[in-house]
Order: sequence, then C-alpha cells, then structure tokens
Amino acid sequence: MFRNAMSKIPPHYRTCTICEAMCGIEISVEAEQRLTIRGDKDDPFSQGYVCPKAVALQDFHFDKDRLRHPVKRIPSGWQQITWDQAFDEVAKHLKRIQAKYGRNSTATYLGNPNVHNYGAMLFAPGFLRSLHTRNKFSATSVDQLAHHLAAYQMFGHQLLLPVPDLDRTSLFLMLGANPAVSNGSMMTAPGFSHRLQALRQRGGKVILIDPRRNETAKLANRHLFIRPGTDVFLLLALLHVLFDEQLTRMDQLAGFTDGVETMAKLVAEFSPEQVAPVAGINADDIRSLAREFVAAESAVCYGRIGVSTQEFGAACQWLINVLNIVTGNFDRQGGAMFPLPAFDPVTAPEALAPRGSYGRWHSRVRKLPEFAGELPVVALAEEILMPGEGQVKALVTLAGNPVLSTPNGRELDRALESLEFMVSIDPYINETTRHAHIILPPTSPLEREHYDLAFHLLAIRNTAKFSPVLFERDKEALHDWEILLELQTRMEGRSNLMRTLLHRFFGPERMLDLGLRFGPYGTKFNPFSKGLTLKKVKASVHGIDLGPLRPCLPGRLRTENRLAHLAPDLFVKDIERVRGSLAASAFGGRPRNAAPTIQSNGHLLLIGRRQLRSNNSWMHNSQRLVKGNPAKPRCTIVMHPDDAADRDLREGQEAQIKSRVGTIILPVELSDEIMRGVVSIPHGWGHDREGNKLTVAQQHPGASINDLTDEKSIDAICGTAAFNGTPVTVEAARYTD
Ligand SMILES: Nc1nc2c(c(=O)[nH]1)N[C@H]1C(S)=C(S)[C@@H](COP(=O)(O)OP(=O)(O)OC[C@H]3O[C@@H](n4cnc5c(=O)[nH]c(N)nc54)[C@H](O)[C@@H]3O)O[C@H]1N2
Ligand SMILES: Nc1nc2c(c(=O)[nH]1)N[C@H]1C(S)=C(S)[C@@H](COP(=O)(O)OP(=O)(O)OC[C@H]3O[C@@H](n4cnc5c(=O)[nH]c(N)nc54)[C@H](O)[C@@H]3O)O[C@H]1N2
Ligand code: SF4
Ligand SMILES: [Mo]
Repeated sequence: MFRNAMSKIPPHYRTCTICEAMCGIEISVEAEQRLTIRGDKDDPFSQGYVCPKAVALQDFHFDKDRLRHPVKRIPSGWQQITWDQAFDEVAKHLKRIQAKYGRNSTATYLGNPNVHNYGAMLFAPGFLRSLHTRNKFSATSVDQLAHHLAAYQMFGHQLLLPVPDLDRTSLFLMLGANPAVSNGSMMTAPGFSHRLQALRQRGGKVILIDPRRNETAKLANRHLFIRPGTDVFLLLALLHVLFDEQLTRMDQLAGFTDGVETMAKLVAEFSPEQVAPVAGINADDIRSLAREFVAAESAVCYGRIGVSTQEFGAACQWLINVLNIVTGNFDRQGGAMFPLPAFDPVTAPEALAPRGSYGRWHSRVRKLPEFAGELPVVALAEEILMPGEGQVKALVTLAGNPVLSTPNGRELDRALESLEFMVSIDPYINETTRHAHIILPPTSPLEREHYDLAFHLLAIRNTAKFSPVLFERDKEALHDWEILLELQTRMEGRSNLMRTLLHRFFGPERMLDLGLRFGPYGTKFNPFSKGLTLKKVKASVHGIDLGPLRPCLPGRLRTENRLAHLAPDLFVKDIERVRGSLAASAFGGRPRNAAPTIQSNGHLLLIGRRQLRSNNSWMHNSQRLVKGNPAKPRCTIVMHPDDAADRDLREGQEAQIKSRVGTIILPVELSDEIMRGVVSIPHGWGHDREGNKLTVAQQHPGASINDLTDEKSIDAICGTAAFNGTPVTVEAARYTD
C-alpha cells in the first residue's frame, strides 16, 4: 500500500492488541518496513500512553521468520504447500482419527492472542463445535479461570467480572499484581501507573501485598510481603476482623445478596493471629488493614496472576468479591463495578459467550472438572500420553504456545511428539508448533481490522473503538477467522454450505455491527435513533467515550433468583481444604503447594515475574525488545542475598534450579526486593529447543520456568495451575560433561 503514495498516507489510528491495556496508537508509515508508532493523544481512554512494546508491532509484522504460507513438516524440514492442500490434509487427518478413535481423540488448545483478535473470538466457537470433542483446553486454566468460576458461582455469568473503579477509588488494595510492568490484567486501564499516581495525588492510598517488592510497589503507599500461596488465609482473616468487630456494611447491596450469615460463621475460625505465622504478615497489620479498608470513603480489593494461579486461587477471587461486597464497595463508585460495553458478551447469544457451567464432565485420567466446556490444561499431556479409550491422538493449537506456558512443559513437549496428527494456526515455528504436521499462518494484526470484544468488558471506563486495516494483505493470506471457518466447513461437510456462505457474507464486521446495534448503546430497530452502529464507531477514529462505570445491580445479575451469592456451596466446601492446609502449615508440615512427592529440605518457593519488554513467549523475536546489555541477561533467577549466601551463590553465577519435574540453569540476580525463602523467574523463555525457527529469540534463549512448575500442583476445585510457590532447590550449577 505504501508503495503507491507513501507521503500521502495520513496517520493511521488503531488499538494496540498486544496486552490488555487497549492503548490507542498512531502509526505513520515512514518508509518501506519502517513505521513510527506512538501513543494517540486523542484516544479518549489512553490519552497518548503507550509502553515500549507498541513499537514492536512492526517487528512482528515485518519479521522474516513469520510464516506467510501454510507449511507441512517433511523429513527434510518444512515444505510450503497451498491453502487448499493444507485444508484438505487437516480435515482428512482429523476425520480419520476421530472415526478411528472417537471424537474426543482430537484435542484443542487456544492461547492468549485469541482474546486480542475479534475474528478468532467470533469464529473459533463454531470450529470447536464442529469437532464435537470434550478435550478442549486453553490458556484460561493457566490464567484467569479463578475469576470466571467466582463470577459464575456468585453472579450467574462467567463474564460478570467486577473491575476496580480505579479512577475514583480512595483505597486500592492489590494482591499479586504488577501493573507497572504488566499494564494491568482483568482490568483494562491504559497508563495504569499514571492512574496510580493520580490516585495518590488526590489523597488516595495504594497498598500492595506481594512476595516481591515489585515495580508497582514503588508507586504504592505501602507494601507488605506475603508468603506465596497464602493469600486465602489473609483474605479470610480480613473478613474475620470485619465480622468480628461488626464493621460490615452492605448498604443497598443487602437487598439482593444472600449468604452473609454463612460467611460470618465461616470466617470465625480464621483470626489474624491464627493465620499470621503462615502468611508471614503480622496480625496487627491484618487488623489495621481490615479497619482501614472499611473506613475508607471508597475502597476496592483486586487480585491478579499472583493470586489467581495458586492452590486456592478460585477461593481468593471469591473472597476478594466478598470483601468488596461486605464493605459496601461493590457496584458503587470507587468500588468494584461492572463495565457495560457497547458489544456486550454478557447478553450475547449463549453460543458465542456461554454463561458458564461446571463439572458437566471430567478429564479422563485425573478426573478434573470441566468449566464452560473446557478442561484444565494441566491435564493435556497425560491425556495424550496415557493409553486407553479416549486417549488424545490429534491436537489443534490456535495462537498458543503451551510448551512454554503450561506447567511441566517438557512433558508436554514429549507428549506432542507422540501425536498422530497436530495442526497449529500460528505465525511462527516455535517450541510448540515445531511438533505440528501442518501450520496455518494467519495475517498479522496490522493486516486486519479489530474491535476489542474482551477488554471493553474489563475496562475501567466504557469506551468503543474500531481499528481499521493498515496494510492490505497479500492475495493469498487468510485471517484467523477465515482459517477457522474453512476448517469448520470441511469438518462439517457440504450440508452446511449455506451457513458458510452466510458467514462469509456476514464476517466478523457484520456480526460486530449487529452486536453494537443491539447492545446497550445501540440503535436497535430504530433508524432515527442516535445510538451506536458500526458506522458511527468507525467514524470516530480515536474512539468514543461512553462514560464512567455505573451501578447496574441487581439488573445485570444472571443468577436464577437474581441474587448475588456470597457463599456458593462449591466455595464453602473448599474451606475444608483451606482449613487442612492451614493446619498442615501451622504444624510445619509439607511446604505450601508442594506436590505430594516433594519433601526437600532447604527448598525455596518459586514465583513468576513479568517484564516490560516481553509478552508471554512470543515477542522475543523482536530485536528491539530483546537487545540490551549482554552482561545483564533478563531471564535470571532473582534471590534474596541471604538465601544466596546460604548456598554460596554470587551475583551472576549460574545456578541449577531443581523441582520435582525438572532442572534448569540460570544466572543469579541478587535483590532484597524479594522475600526471603522466595525466588522468581520470568515465564515465556526457553527458546533453545531444536527445530525452532526464531532467529532472534534463539540468540537470547533463557530457560523456561515451566520446565520447573508442576502439573500436579493445582487449585483442586477448578484445575488451574498453581504456579506460585513451586518448591525448588537452588545450588551452584555443576557441569558434568
Ligand atoms: N509459570 C508461568 N506460566 C504462565 C504464566 C505465568 O505467570 N507463570 N502466565 C500464564 C498466562 S497469564 C498466559 S495468558 C499464558 C499464555 O499462554 P499461551 O497463549 O499458550 O502462550 P503465548 O506465549 O501467549 O503464545 C501465543 C502464541 O500465539 C501465536 N500468535 C501470536 N499472535 C497470533 C495471532 O494473531 N494469531 C495466531 N493464530 N497466533 C498468534 C504466537 O506465535 C504464539 O505461538 O501463559 C501462562 N503461563
Ligand atoms: N510486559 C508484559 N505485560 C504483560 C504480559 C507480559 O508477559 N509482559 N502478560 C500479560 C498477561 S497474559 C497477563 S495475564 C497479565 C498479568 O498481569 P499481572 O497479574 O499484573 O502479572 P505479573 O506481573 O506477573 O504480577 C504478578 C505478581 O504476583 C506476585 N505473586 C506471585 N505469587 C504470589 C502469591 O502467592 N501471592 C501474592 N499476593 N502475590 C504473588 C508476583 O511477585 C508479581 O508481582 O499481564 C499482561 N501484560
Ligand atoms: S501497554 Fe499493552 S496495549 Fe498499551 S502499548 Fe503496551 S502492549 Fe500495547
Ligand atoms: Mo494471561
């Protein structure tokens, strides 16, 4: 496109689709293969903010390693094939395998970039349905499943996810999140750090509970260390204080909330004194935190990856909601509120955005429960490796890299090697897709239009924005949704030709238009309405501001009796597990979150960390993001100096880190920012696997934390990986060859 009239091209405006912050960006085409990407000052939500990753959108787009054609793995390497051949072969193999071994023999795994891709979000459900398999997996179960389970149980819809009203709260209590680096998650707030600064400037308080005094701690009024995996005890103790001292105040929420008495009884046994030694927080601090929280003019508690992916992650998300509710900080300005997006998945057809379901079936080997039609990904490797009826023989991955992103990635690596057939819809030949027999690469984000279906639903302000196409795609190239639709058609056979044609005609854009028209701000059937249509959204190139979050309860609840449930049975029962764990920890029993077989002494508890110039596993092929001081590698194990001294380890020295499932070697980075007894390693690294075609990433391989994390350590009620608090031993690396 820029070949024709480069100088005449006006700046292009869109939303960055790398992380959840939805920053508005302005792109100018400077020269072939050179773009200027900066923050869009006129975006009403992000107001010019961007992080260093936005610039790298072009590295992804122009990356020579990014596949432009379908490829097939042959003994001598990868062979380019036509789309037609690729689709034929995929359908032939999947059908053959399903005919031979049953429908569940084909598994699917959907990764994170799907939720940043509206075409894929709208068209993946149809393709998945065409496979009729129960073995559906996704990154949800290594991420935010806890939030969905709590929302489903308490509010009746897995997508009724309360978000902090960050711009208006007086007290922001954060557990296990690092928005100064991650830019926020399960709450879309572009320029998060600026918003925290503004919060403090208006006299508000920010309190962070985290085993690491992370980058966000520097923006907080107070930081408290907590031993990994013990947040559930802290939350129970905070509630204990509130009920015990009769500080709860439900205000208008009392009219449509049940279970308060049950909660009062439930938390009685978890006094601050009881939990303090286990959580590593002093009882007085817990008491004063509870009092401060309820006394604040408005307050909101929020917990993210640090608490979602641990042994009691779901219980934590439940108790966080309870804490916000019983202090009157729910569905109210400055508390936890529900966004009302212009395209509203909560009221969309069930086939697109299911309300949720729990335990309708279980995984074959370990009997882990289904949630919303998916099984926990910790079970994927064993479902492939364990022979017997119902064994997984074929796998489809869509925008996922589970070898690096799910626990015990090495085992999954081995499992993938044994599959009869694997197909990946992915732009790269990476740690996961190198096992595929066929790879179907989609267009890049700059070649497709976009509308955020997921993140408007999690945004701290209601806005709407459409991103048009920047670069025309090559004639041959297909979008994710087109690949999915074609696969669906081939799996279903000809009988659905009509529907396919309709879909082609409709495409994601038409679906979006319908969603906007019939959404909360839409025109509906009224042609004279001033409401939203896609045309209007498109006309506002910087986005449309729809105002701050507004109270919407009980109307938006989706529970059968339209009550918010404070004490769902599933969670109340889970307290038995919590009680058992507290007793075991108090008696100095096995380490927190330890898989049954590990009993090592001198273990440290491993947690993760995110890095500003990285995004999960797939942006390390951008030279500008990975470059830096070679003497200061980024994939390191961060240790407290005293823990290192105990093991005779020095800064920069190579350490061997060992868990029940594996061993990796990484340089030591000393820091008193981490709690004693805890070590931290970032995830998404480990690019030295044979067969990767990631030229830049291979020069900065690092090692994968998920070669240490344990697929047996899970949150038992939902099967989410309990990454945080993996017991490891650390010692000087010994090379034996
Ligand atoms: N130990 C530990 N593990 C973790 C985490 C942690 O904190 N600690 N975090 C977890 C979390 S929160 C998440 S979300 C997961 C992420 O887990 P995954 O989603 O499995 O992994 P990603 O690294 O995001 O890989 C994305 C894949 O999508 C491809 N891709 C990128 N863009 C597109 C596109 O537009 N279309 C298609 N078809 N493919 C695309 C990339 O090439 C890559 O293969 O990791 C989890 N794993
Ligand atoms: N730059 C960058 N941004 C990203 C990503 C990225 O990879 N890089 N990934 C994106 C994705 S997919 C997601 S889901 C979000 C995640 O966003 P965040 O949840 O903000 O992610 P983290 O930065 O991993 O922060 C988790 C924090 O939890 C702490 N923690 C670990 N264990 C525990 C524990 O047991 N208890 C408590 N209280 N804290 C604990 C860690 O020390 C860390 O500070 O980030 C998104 N944004
Ligand atoms: S914070 Fe996220 S959305 Fe914003 S520019 Fe960075 S990667 Fe893109
Ligand atoms: Mo995530």
